Amino acid sequence: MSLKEIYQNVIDGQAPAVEAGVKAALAEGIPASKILSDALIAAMDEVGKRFEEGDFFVPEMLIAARAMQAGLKHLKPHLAEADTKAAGKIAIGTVKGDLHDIGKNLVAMMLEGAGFEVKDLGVDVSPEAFVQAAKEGAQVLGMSALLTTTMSNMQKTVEALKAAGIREQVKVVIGGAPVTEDYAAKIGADAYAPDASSATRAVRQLLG
Ligand code: B1M
Repeated sequence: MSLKEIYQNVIDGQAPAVEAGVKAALAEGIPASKILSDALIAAMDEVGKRFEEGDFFVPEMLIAARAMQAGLKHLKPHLAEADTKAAGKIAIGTVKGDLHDIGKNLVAMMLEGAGFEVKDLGVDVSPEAFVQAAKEGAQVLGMSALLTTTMSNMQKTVEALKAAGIREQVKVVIGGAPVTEDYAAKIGADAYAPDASSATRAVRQLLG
């Protein structure tokens, strides 16, 4: 199955066909990173565009997301980075009020692949839950937000870390479509990463 067909099957929400296509593409020797960017992520961009234009509604977005996740699980072992393993504990989650988890899952997957111990806090994660994860030993907190309306919960989490007196004990990395480098600087995060591989690089740098 071609990347174009996988792309179309994600848009159409055909999870079994996406799984079959991803497996076939891997067997043909197409790099996992190419399947991810040219078929899966490209399809989700198109889904988002159609939603904005009023051609797709939430149910279509949801079944497309499920189809993407179905393909993603087969890419997971191949996305693991081959270079030296790094040590460190990361807790990652999608911020309070936000249920988008595909990007967060991808970042978690890449971090695990790079040898970090990753605790996935899930979606709709409150500032208090991030604080708790830091108290339990996470050296880095990763926050994801996909909605302009939920980004402010990143700032609230940084403030909650300060209020708990543990801001200096933990590094904060943020990302997600509406998030920018400027926003990260504004709220006092330690790093911003535009995608999953740069998130891994940022965490490596932060942990020295
Ligand atoms: Co929603 N949604 N959604 N959605 N959704 C967007 C985000 C939207 C841009 C669509 C649009 O209008 N074009 C829009 C947000 C507009 C805005 O705020 N500016 C939107 C909206 C409006 C909504 C609802 C409000 C719709 C409604 O109910 N009326 C609702 C909100 C629900 C909620 O969260 N409370 C909603 C719901 C949903 C679904 C549940 C149906 C589903 C999510 C399913 C799921 O995640 N399990 C969904 C989907 C699928 C999307 C789109 C189509 C795709 C998102 C995605 O998975 N992209 C999205 C449009 C789009 O983004 N093109 C859209 C693929 C993923 C790999 O990319 O998540 O960006 P991304 O992650 C990237 C980077 O951003 C980065 O790395 C990742 C990999 O490269 N990254 C990090 C992400 N997190 C990081 C963390 C890091 C570092 C990097 O460090 C820790």
